[in-house]
Parts: sequence; C-alpha cells; structure tokens
Amino acid sequence: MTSIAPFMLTHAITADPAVEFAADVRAGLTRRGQKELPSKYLYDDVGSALFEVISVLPQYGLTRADERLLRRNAHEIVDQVPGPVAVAELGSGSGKKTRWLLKALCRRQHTSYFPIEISPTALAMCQRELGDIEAMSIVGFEREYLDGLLEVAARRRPGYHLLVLFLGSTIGNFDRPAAAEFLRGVRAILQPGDSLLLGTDLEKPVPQLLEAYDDELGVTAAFNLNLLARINRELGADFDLQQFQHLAVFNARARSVEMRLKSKQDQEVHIPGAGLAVRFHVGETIWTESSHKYGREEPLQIAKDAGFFCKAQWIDQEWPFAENLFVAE
Ligand code: AVI
Repeated sequence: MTSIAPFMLTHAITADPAVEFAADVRAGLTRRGQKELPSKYLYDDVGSALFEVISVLPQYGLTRADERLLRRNAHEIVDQVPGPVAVAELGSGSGKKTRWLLKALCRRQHTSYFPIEISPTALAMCQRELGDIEAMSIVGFEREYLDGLLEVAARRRPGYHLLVLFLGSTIGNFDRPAAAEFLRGVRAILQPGDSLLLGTDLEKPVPQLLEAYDDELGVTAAFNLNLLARINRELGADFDLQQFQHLAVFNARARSVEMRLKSKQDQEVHIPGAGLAVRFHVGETIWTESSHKYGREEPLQIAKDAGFFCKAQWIDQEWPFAENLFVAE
C-alpha cells in the first residue's frame, strides 16, 4: 500500500529572514579583529546547489562515507532503535542520504518523517527525493533545528519514541563548546529511550583535509565566494568577487578546517541593505566556516555529558567517518 501524505509546511519562522541576514552581516563585518560571516548563510539556492556538487567531488569523501555507512548498515541501525518511532531530521538537505534508513524503517512500521530545514528549497527537494517511499508520511518544518524539534516532540503520539537524525557531520560546523551545548539542547527536548543518530567526520591527514576543502576545480571556492555574491544580490552590495580569494586553512588548536575569504587588495565595500561601508586591508580575511574533525571516542564523551549513552558506532574505513547511535538516558 502506498501512503504518501500531502506535504505540509509549517511556516513558523518569526523573525524576518532578510532583516536577520542584514543584521548578521553587519555584526560580522564590523567586529573588531577577525571579520566573520555565519556559515548558515552559505546555503541559499546557489550555495545549496554548489554543496550538492561538492558532495560528489573525488576530494570530498565525507558525504559518500556518510551515505555508504547508512546504506550498508540501514537494517542494523534500525534494529537497534526500539519502536515504534517517528523520525525527525535536523538539516535534511536533499534527503538523499536518508532514503536507506527510512526504507528499512518503513519495512517495520508506518513512519512519520519530519525534515527540519531553514531552506524551503531543500524541503521541496526532500519531498521529491523521498516522497515515493511506501508507508511513510512527510511533514516538513521550515524552522531552525531546535525550534523544529520542539514542534515535532509536541506532536509525539502516545507510545512512540523519536529518532533524531543529525547526519553529514553538520555538527562539525559548530565549535566544540557549541556542539556540546547543542546536544544538551536536543537531549532536553527528548524523553528517555529516544534516539539520536549523529554523523561525525573523523580526523585525517591535514593535506587530505585541505584538498577536500580547496578542490582543484574551484567548486568549494565558488561555494565560499557565493556568500559575497549573495550579499550583493540580497543587500545590494558591491563586492568585486575577483578581489577576494578562497582559502582553506587547518586550525591545529581547534582541529578544524576553516574557510576564509582573503582580500586581494585594500578596498572598501558598500552594503546598502545593511547600512554599511566596510574597509578591507590587503591580506585581511573573512572567516566563513569551520569544519571540526573528531577523534573516534570524542562524540561518545560529548553525548554522555549531554545525557545520552552510546548504543553503537559504525566507522567507514575508506574515509574515516562515524555514525553514532545514542540513546537518551
Ligand atoms: C555541511 N558541512 C558538514 C560541510 C563541511 O564539510 O563542513 C560544508 C562544506 N564546506 C565546505 N565543503 C563542505
């Protein structure tokens, strides 16, 4: 029997995204010391499409490792999750990597799947990608992660557990204290016995990491520079993209790869939509993203401190990456 519910979006973003974008650009570019732009703004429609290309680049093994683990171990993962469950995915993206898990789960039970995404385009892609799975209903939430999860938890049916998916090492885009705080936030919404499947990219040799974040085709460079192009498009700015260079830098102390945009000359940029004129010195950088890499045991400790125990861990051998299954205590 095919059971595909109509795709219902819950539009509950309270703040005006354009106002928030302008405020964040203003705050990040007027900071004393290191200028920065929040990495979540990399993902407009163009950025999301470029990220899809990054995920198939030979140098960037992360997404393939994540997908491989989920495909090979879908049934084993599902067997470790006590049922019945509803699934909430934080940052579903296109939904492609989640298919195997959902299909395995739907063999066991009718499944409600709640993708939570700030991008309406990603939610629509997710519906297209996964809408054909039998015995599954999809309700998307256009919300920040924890806000969306709160809503999903509020709709919990009696006797049902939640399985939260946070895949693709998106947690790596938080610094370590923020990652720990985020897991505590997730735990606070869950009930004992609920599960969290967390994907974490593991440490690997620095040259390999730098290649992954500075590919020879320049796709990652375009992904990074698109943030300035987005400010031009949405806030009427006059960034000259030729005058900025994409950099990938390894931060040994933070154990992260940082993406930066380096000014090639002294220049002034006007951003009318943020009421701003910003000066850049030659060589000065804007910090746009950090991707933290983990030791194998590290996620287990962070999750333990947040109130989870580790039920199982799967590691990809080709590209060190871990899928961690945690259960709320
Ligand atoms: C989404 N996130 C886990 C990616 C990462 O590896 O940090 C984003 C990315 N940035 C550059 N390449 C890919």
